[in-house]
Amino acid sequence: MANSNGHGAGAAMHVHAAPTGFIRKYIFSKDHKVIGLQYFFLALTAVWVGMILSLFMRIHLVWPNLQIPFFGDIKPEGYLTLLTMHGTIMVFFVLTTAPQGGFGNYFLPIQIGAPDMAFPTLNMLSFWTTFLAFVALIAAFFVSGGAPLGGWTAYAPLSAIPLAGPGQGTGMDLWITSIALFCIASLLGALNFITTTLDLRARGMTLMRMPLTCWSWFVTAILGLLAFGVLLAAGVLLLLDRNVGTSFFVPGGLNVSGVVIKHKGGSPLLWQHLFWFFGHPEVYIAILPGMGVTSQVLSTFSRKPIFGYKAMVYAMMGIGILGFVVWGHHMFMSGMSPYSAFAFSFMTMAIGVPSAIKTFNWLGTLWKGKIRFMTPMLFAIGFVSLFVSGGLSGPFLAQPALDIPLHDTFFVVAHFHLIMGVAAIFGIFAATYYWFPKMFGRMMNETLGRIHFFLTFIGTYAIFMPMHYEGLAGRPRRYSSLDVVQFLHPLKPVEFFITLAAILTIAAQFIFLFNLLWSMFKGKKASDNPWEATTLEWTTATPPPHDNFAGKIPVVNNGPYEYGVPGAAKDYIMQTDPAVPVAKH
Ligand code: HEM
Ligand SMILES: [Cu+2]
Repeated sequence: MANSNGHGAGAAMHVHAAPTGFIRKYIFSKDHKVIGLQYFFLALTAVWVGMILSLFMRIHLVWPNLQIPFFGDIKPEGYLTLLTMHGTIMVFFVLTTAPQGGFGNYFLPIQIGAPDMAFPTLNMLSFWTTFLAFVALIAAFFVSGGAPLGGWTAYAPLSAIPLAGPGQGTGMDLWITSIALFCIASLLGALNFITTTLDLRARGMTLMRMPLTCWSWFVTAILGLLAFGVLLAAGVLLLLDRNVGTSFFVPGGLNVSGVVIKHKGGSPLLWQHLFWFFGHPEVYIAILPGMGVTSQVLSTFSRKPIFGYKAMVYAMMGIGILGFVVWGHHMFMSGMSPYSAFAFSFMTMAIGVPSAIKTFNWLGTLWKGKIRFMTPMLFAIGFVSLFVSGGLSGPFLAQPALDIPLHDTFFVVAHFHLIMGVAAIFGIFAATYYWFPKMFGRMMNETLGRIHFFLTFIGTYAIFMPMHYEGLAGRPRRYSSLDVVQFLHPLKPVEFFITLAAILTIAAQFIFLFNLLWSMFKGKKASDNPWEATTLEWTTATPPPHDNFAGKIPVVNNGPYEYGVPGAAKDYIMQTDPAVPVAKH
């Protein structure tokens, strides 16, 4: 078949004929585009669940006596349940699912000129395993004892002992099962992405001519392959501790609610190491595809080549590699040796270098561009803004001396929501507005898109910026109420402001949902290349045919971002256009 020089191609790969029955076409489809949409809609469902749970938390913090639908009167352990499920759903089923499973699946093969993923059946299996994982997680709400309350980090020994809390029985087993299934699905997905990128590129699509989106999905897949395996192993060990009596994570002699636990000899710290060895790369798994999309969109809508293409590729690799040696910055409080803490701190600060390279290159791309402020561009600029705002607090938290007072306060909640949560969500929004015409053959409404952007952008800052201040004032994380803590009472107006901002921001998401669903059926018909972009997905029909290119595998002659090439007839040169001399930039 094809080789890794980008010559040869997927042309030889006759994967499968277009199915005709409804079930094979839309449910158990092997077409990467259908699977991409399935992941997208799964993430869309998940984000609404996750968001409503966060709304309940915010409401409870300000109006503690209000009856919440389905949850009723929220007790402290109920609040912990909400935040555990909120965090888990958001991290796994939104931020890992939409950018990679959704957009990556849909656009990686098309952008590299392949008719499908390398292993279409495996791809289908990945989606349905992810779906099952989601069902298992949601089922935790409905079992006796309710959903787990150990946080999205499920620290042992709390998570290892069914007696330890109301949701720590069946609910916790379901949580672990869900995460284990998710890991399996992600590992299969990662294999597919890596193989596809290496083997199925069209003729002329050398690695250094790939759009930065493809690079980001590729690097993300490698991170996934290395990280999810570790979490899967940890999850299996935790299940054994809970159900078979092993003692990987449970120390001897623990007394839980008056009962002495029989386990002996395990180490709760082992769980922290395994979890964060996965957990830190996971934040890059969430954000890297957003970086890819942002690069793609900034270049397209500035009508300029991306500034420093190769530096962008190497920066992603640098972030990926460094991402595996910094997990200890989540464990400064664990009593680690100050020498280890110093090493983790130093490595963490080092990630600032490739991150800054990316940021400056994005700004360099915008510099003197003929900027078109369409909705995808607004969200891409919003991504850069949030990435910087959230990133700035990183070097603070990377210092043990500062992290020790700040950890487990709202300063951390502010930091990770801005950089991991909302920046990644902005990447997903940018991708949605950018690729919607290709996926659904219609345009989204631009006015609604802009209103959605401005409300969400302002709302996000209004929610998460004041949390830094609260954290510095000592407001702890995972508290269901400030009432019992006298010195935090002055923060009540801030809490009220944040909840108000959350309500308005969440309300603004209805504009997005309406625009999305309405435009699918009623939007203006899209042309094949509405943004005048250069990459391969814009050379094919809208929406693309079953094998992506209707039997004509493209041949690539140019780099991915040839905008504004001096002397060229129009301001963009598509990757399939006749070769132009590489522009000096
Ligand atoms: C509408 C926007 C959002 C709001 C209002 C919101 C609100 C909250 C609140 C109130 C908490 C509990 C904090 C505490 O008491 O300790 C929380 C925790 C958390 N949120 Fe969000 N959130 C939002 C979006 C997101 C997104 C997009 C992500 C994706 C990464 C996310 C991930 C998390 C995680 C991982 C936790 C920690 C859970 C834990 O402590 O185990 N959130 N959020
Ligand atoms: Cu980290």
